[in-house]
Amino acid sequence: MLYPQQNDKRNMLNLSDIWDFQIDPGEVGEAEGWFNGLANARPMAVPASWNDIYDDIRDYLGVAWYLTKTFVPAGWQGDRVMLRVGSANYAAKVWVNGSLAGGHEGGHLPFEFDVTALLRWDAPNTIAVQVENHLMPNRVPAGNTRGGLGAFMRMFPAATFDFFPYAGLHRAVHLYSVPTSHIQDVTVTTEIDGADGLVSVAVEASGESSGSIHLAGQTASLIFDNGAAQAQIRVADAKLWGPGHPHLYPLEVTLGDDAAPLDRYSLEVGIRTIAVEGGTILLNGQPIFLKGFGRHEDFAISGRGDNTPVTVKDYALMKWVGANSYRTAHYPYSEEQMRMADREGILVIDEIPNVSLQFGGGAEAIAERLRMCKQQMAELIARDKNHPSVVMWSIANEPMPADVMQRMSGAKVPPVDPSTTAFFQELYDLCRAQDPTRLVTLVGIGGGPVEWLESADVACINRYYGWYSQTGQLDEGRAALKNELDALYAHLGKPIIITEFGADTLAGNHSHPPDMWSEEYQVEFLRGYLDAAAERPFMAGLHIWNLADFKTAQGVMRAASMNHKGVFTRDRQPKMAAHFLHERWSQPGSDKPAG
Ligand code: GCB
Repeated sequence: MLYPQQNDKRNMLNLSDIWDFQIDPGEVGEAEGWFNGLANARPMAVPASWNDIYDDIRDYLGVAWYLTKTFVPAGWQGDRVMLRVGSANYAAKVWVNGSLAGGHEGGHLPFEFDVTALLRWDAPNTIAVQVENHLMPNRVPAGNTRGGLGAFMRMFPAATFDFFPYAGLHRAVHLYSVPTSHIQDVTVTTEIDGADGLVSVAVEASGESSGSIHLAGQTASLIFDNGAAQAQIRVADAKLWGPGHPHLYPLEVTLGDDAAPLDRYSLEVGIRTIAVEGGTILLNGQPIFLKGFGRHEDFAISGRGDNTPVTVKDYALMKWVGANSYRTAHYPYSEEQMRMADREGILVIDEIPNVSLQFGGGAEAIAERLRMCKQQMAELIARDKNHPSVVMWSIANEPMPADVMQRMSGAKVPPVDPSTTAFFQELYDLCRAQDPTRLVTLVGIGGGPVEWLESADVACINRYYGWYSQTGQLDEGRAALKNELDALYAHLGKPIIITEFGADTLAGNHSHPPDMWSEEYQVEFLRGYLDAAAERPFMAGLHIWNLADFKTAQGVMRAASMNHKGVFTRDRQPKMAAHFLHERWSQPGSDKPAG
């Protein structure tokens, strides 16, 4: 799925604005034709979550309607016109001028419909989007489940995950035009051959038999067979892409004759490879240690809505502390974030919203969850496959076996049910079939079955020794961490990244000696993990939980409905830990174990 762009052949209209909005708790809107107009509309920002805009709908997660009107420029007549929604959480249906254009399930990935036949050219067009965000056990992510950690960590609203279940149109809605004969998809893969880079480009197009690609001053022809064509360009003495040197080569794909092209699409190509060798991750053939964070798309008032100033600020903060990577915990982030990562040289572990998956409800329910995971994984790969920043797909965060509580307490348990391992194998296989050029991982919970990590290229684990276990005892926590890391590497023999470790910290709360929730405790907690990793050559990365404090559902574990494990506050001011990391990570070669 190509990101929409403006050029001499394509046009776009960003519909970000204040739209009409109305909640529909009785779910009568469709039968009553609300897609034609809302009787009791109030203003709503698009993009934004609706929850923090009006006090009466903070916890409302049912059906709501968004409506706007727009002329479509007369100059677009004769082209195909697409309506593209960047993200509607969780499910959506779209109407244009009273006719249903289509629907989509899954809250964080774009979808689009060809609406050419539904448009008017001589009057404003009414665009209506119905969004629904019920928390349901068979969704990905789920809500209103029983068992798992939720058994002791009751939250309101009843999400099974530790972030607020924000709802709404979270990213921009676009109308865009493409010529009748147009480029439908572009897939770029890169290899390194000595000092040269090899850039392979596969193109899908409708209605034309030839075209070309242009990169680094060279041109290669495309000859289409059944709508598909491929070409390769060798870049001599290529400037490789990576953290600290995020070189991007502009690629232009043209359809038809170069002198008078029918369509054109450009994107930026980073020449890089990613691989694993023993306990090491190799970027462009060289060992790389991932330093960074788990993050969230979260900010006051805009909620999970795309917030460009915060996006740019977060990259500046990550670079200031010396980070080179992050994980899109726990769902795909915006396309704008991926473009920033390419441009700023930040490595991304790209995750689907398969967070806290449980295996209850019987075979049919589990099959339904697997279907949804596969759909979201395929859509994510289709969206992000051309970003050099994306180096790894994450198929799940902290899935939970039925005996998760016994496992966490260290009790001896029987081997995990093999059908659960098979569930993840299907997702590993899907990633490798659709994208053989990147690594695949699963992010495991403390005490979680090692069987689920056996097919991963890199073992990613979340650990809270010194917080949820060894509570208040940093030395005991460190010792337990070291023991587990050594045992895990002895068993798996592959690189390990700790994708979460952190301590809730109230900014301004100090204590000596360090007490939990103080800024000092957070620094000492993080220092222990950094030291343990630095001593271990098989450690391939550390992602601190979290870059910034973020909103969660209400619960006894979460003061002020916030997770306070950020090294920055929610408004992006540094805690002591941010200064500690800035000093430690800004030195070249810092925290990069030898070997
Ligand atoms: C985890 C989860 C993350 C939580 C975090 C915490 O393991 O993956 O979503 O926010 O722990 O702070 O408890």
